[in-house]
This record gives sequence, structure tokens and C-alpha cells, in this order.
Amino acid sequence: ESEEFLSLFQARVDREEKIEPNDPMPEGYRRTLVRQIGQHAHSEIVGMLPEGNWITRAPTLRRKIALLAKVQDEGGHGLYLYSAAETLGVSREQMTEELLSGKAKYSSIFNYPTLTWADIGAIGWLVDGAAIMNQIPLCRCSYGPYARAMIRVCKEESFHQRQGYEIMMALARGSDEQKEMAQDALNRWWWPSLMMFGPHDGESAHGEQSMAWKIKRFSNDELRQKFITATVPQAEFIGLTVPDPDLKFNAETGLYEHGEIDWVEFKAVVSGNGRMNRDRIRDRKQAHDDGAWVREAALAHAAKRAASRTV
Ligand code: FAQ
Repeated sequence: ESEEFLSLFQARVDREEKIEPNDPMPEGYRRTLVRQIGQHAHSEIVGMLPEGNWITRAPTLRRKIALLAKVQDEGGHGLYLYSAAETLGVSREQMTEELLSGKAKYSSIFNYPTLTWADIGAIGWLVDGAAIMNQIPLCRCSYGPYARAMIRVCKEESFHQRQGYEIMMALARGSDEQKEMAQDALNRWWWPSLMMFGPHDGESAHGEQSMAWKIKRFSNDELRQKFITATVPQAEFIGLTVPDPDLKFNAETGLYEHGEIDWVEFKAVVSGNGRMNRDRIRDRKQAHDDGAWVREAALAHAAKRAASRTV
């Protein structure tokens, strides 16, 4: 790739032009998007598992309907994202294979267990809350198909966040036992939610280049900070305590300063050694194997239709 090609491409990005599938693009740009969109798609699909675990045990019919709709939305998000990645010349089969073989990553957050009903509240509130903070700027990503997919995803994530916060609010206003359950869920999900934003900027391998290409619009630390600042008052409002003794509001910057994240835990989870990594991939593989007949039937149907068209 010549210097001239790279600088013409950068100039297009700098003019805020959207890059579309058939446009010339640097190989690194394409690879970064395939990696990020693929990881994002896998996260949505694997993300169905921890919450799916509670559909049969939702406490009321209303809660069950909302949770069912949310988990189905996540499946839909995965599909838009796989389609967006496919516009970059990678097939869904290949991406699935990379997920199941452990080659492709998915978000660390989905490797934690959902132990109580309050975890469903905490996931909606914190995990979807973090996802929105990260994904709103992706609606302005330089790559057109990814940016457009993010618009509907973000609308749905907002509903998810509200449904989660409302569960937490109901528990926090309930009996002592329910309030304790809500606090316990916050204690367990707070730090993993902060890890969703990725390593500190100084350790972020792709951050700087992705920002220059306007794939990312904010750094990992900037988004994490915005999330903390938005979320701490929400915890206070429902009488829960964020489990960070070093958390301090800095009146000058208007931001919260937080304690250190356990990066050893983050690295362990990302490299496959979290509490639920093996279960998640096993369940995903099982679901994929169980769906083999659907793929076979769809292919047989497509082949039949193609054959009848050529006659
Ligand atoms: N987990 O150089 P960076 C959802 C990896 S929301 C695992 O900073 P980058 C909604 C990273 O891939 C969750 N791996 O990377 C939902 C890279 O690995 P590599 C999904 C992580 O890409 C809610 C290495 O570390 N959202 O699913 C994590 O510039 C509820 C170096 O890091 C997205 O994927 C992590 N937390 O920035 C669904 C959003 N963090 O490939 C169900 C789109 C970093 O070099 C229920 N993605 N890594 O080996 C992004 O914005 C970015 O990819 C970041 C990471 C910000 C995640």
C-alpha cells in the first residue's frame, strides 16, 4: 500500500465520509473492523447465555416477557453484526468457527455466572449501560455498515438498560433480603462491567490507530470514565453502594476517580480462564450442533429453488 493511497484514505476519513464495502481501504482497516465487529457479534450471541439461564425462573409473567424480548434482541444484534462483518469479505461460517475454536474473542463480561434474579437487573443496568456508552459513538463509525447497524442496536440497548434498572429499583425498594440481593449483584458486576471497556489507554494495542481511522471515537479510559460518572448517581438514587472504596468525585473535572481495576483477573478471563469460559463455549457449540439440521434444510431448499430456476 503506497503512502499516497494511505493518505488519500485518511483524508476521506478526516472529511467524515463514510467508507462503504466496495471502496478501496487499507488492509489494516479491514482487518481491524473484521476483528472488532466479529468480537462484537460473538459477544451478542454468547451474551444470550447468562440471561437465557433465567428465562424459566423469572419471578412474574411480565418480567419473563421483557427478558425473553431482550434476549431475542441480543440474537438480532448478533445477526446484524455478522452481516456487517460479511461485507468485509469474511463469511459467517468462518467467524463461527473462530468463536468455537477459541481463536476469536468475545466480551469478558459474559464469562461470569448469573447466580440470582438480581443479576438480571445488574446485567441490564450495568452491562447494557456500558454497552450503550461504548456503542453510541459507534453510530458515527467511519465504516458505513457498522455505523448503520449500531443505530437500531443502541435503541434496543436503551430499553434493556431501563428494564435492568427497573428490576434493581424494585429489589432495592423491597424487603431487606431483596435489597441485599441487589447489593450483592452490584458488588459482583461492577468491576467486570468496568473491564468491558478494555485495557487502559496505555495498554490498548489498537486504540490509537482505531481512533485515527474514526472506528473508535473515544478511548477506552474516556468511555469507562463517562460510564462511571453516569452510573454512580443511579446507584445512589436507589440506595445501593458502588463497591469501590477509592471512588471520589472530583468537583473540578466533574468526573469520578476510581480505584484500580484487577487487570490480572481481566487477562485471565480474556485468555479463556474465567469462571464460565468453558461452559459458554460448550453451550454455544451445543446450540450450533443442534441447529445443524436447520442449516442443512435451508441449503437444500436454496439448491432446489436454484435448480428449478435454471430449468
Ligand atoms: N473482553 O487494543 P484494545 C454487548 C481485547 S456489549 C474481551 O483496547 P479494541 C451487549 C481486544 O479485542 C460487549 N476482550 O482493543 C450485550 C484486543 O484483542 P486482540 C461487546 C477484550 O478493539 C449486553 C485486546 O483486548 N461490545 O455485547 C476486551 O481497540 C448484554 C486489546 O484491546 C463490543 O464488542 C474485553 N472486555 O477495544 C449483549 C463493542 N477489551 O484482538 C448481551 C465493540 C479488550 O488484539 C447482554 N468493540 N479486549 O487479541 C469495541 O468497542 C472495542 O473492541 C473494545 C476494545 C473497546 C471492546
